[in-house]
Amino acid sequence: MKVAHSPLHIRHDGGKELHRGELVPCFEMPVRADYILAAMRRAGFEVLEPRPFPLESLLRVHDAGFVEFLRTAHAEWRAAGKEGFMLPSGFPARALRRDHIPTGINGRMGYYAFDASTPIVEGTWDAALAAAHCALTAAAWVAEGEKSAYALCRPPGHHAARSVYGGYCFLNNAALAAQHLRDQGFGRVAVLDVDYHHGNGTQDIFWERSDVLFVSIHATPETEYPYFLGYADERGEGAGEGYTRNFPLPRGTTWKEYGIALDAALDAVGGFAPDALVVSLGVDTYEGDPISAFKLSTEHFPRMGRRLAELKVPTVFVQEGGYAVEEIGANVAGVLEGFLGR
Ligand code: SP5
Ligand code: ZN
Repeated sequence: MKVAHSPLHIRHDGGKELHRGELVPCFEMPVRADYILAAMRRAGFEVLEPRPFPLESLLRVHDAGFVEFLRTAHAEWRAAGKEGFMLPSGFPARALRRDHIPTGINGRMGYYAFDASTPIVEGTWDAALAAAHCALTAAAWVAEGEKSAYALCRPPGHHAARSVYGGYCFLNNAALAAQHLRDQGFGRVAVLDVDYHHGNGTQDIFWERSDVLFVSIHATPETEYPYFLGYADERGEGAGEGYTRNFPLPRGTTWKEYGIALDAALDAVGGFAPDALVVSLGVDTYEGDPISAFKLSTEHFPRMGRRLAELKVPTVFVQEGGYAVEEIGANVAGVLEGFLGR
């Protein structure tokens, strides 16, 4: 399997996140990609740098003002005399205006963000853009005839909506891959999100569309991040009604219950008869994950991969979460090797 990876990911580093009332180093750290990369090389996969894409490719799924904010945010922050990483401290929640974008950098940051755990550093844009190019490149390979490909994206993407960032995500890599497949002639594209957290951004982007199915298995937002989306009664709207499906599961879920939800999710994907599949591949469902509470062990990831292969659809894997860094490589490689039937 071909792997798209950019060394530019390392430029997204040095930020802190608000965690239990304290600023702590981000769980989403560069070494994650190093461990995955080493596992990809051990598996004998061919690792290639992403192709360049025009900035307009991003606007197929993101708002232009949002992209411009991400591109220029840290430079503006420094121009305002500030230094270090950026975190927002105020958001347009209920009772506040959402129809006006403040001109000041703090207000604008709060307008475009939805949490205080997603720092922007000087190199964030370079890394996020490179990750988006990895996803687009993997999608291009599949569009050109590869049966599967893997985008080793860092930072991840599935929490990033059309015009909102958060959850360590800035640009929605999986949505970009799905849209690229649509634009290359794949009529129906399914996104299956197996990250521990609900892919609120991907759901938002495809909410009113029937050409892209969004199916997600994740920890219940009743107790787990991102709290305000990912419930079972969310099914899409307008033309998209019925084309969003959520399978929330409680903390403590083991492979036994997970497997049942996976079967139901795969039924939903199979029933859609997609021409291509994008898998938002988070391995924070692993029992050793420091911020998550499912109980999958390393041996379960190849089983997940084997079941995904049963769909027999060209598949783009896009890296999302997974914070047990020493095991992340084995867990990701497990899914991909299981998929290949090794
Ligand atoms: C891509 C992805 O996996 N993003 C996840 C972002 C989660 N950010 C905040 C998590 C808050 C978790 N609190 C956990 C307490 C753990 N002991
Ligand atoms: Zn996650």
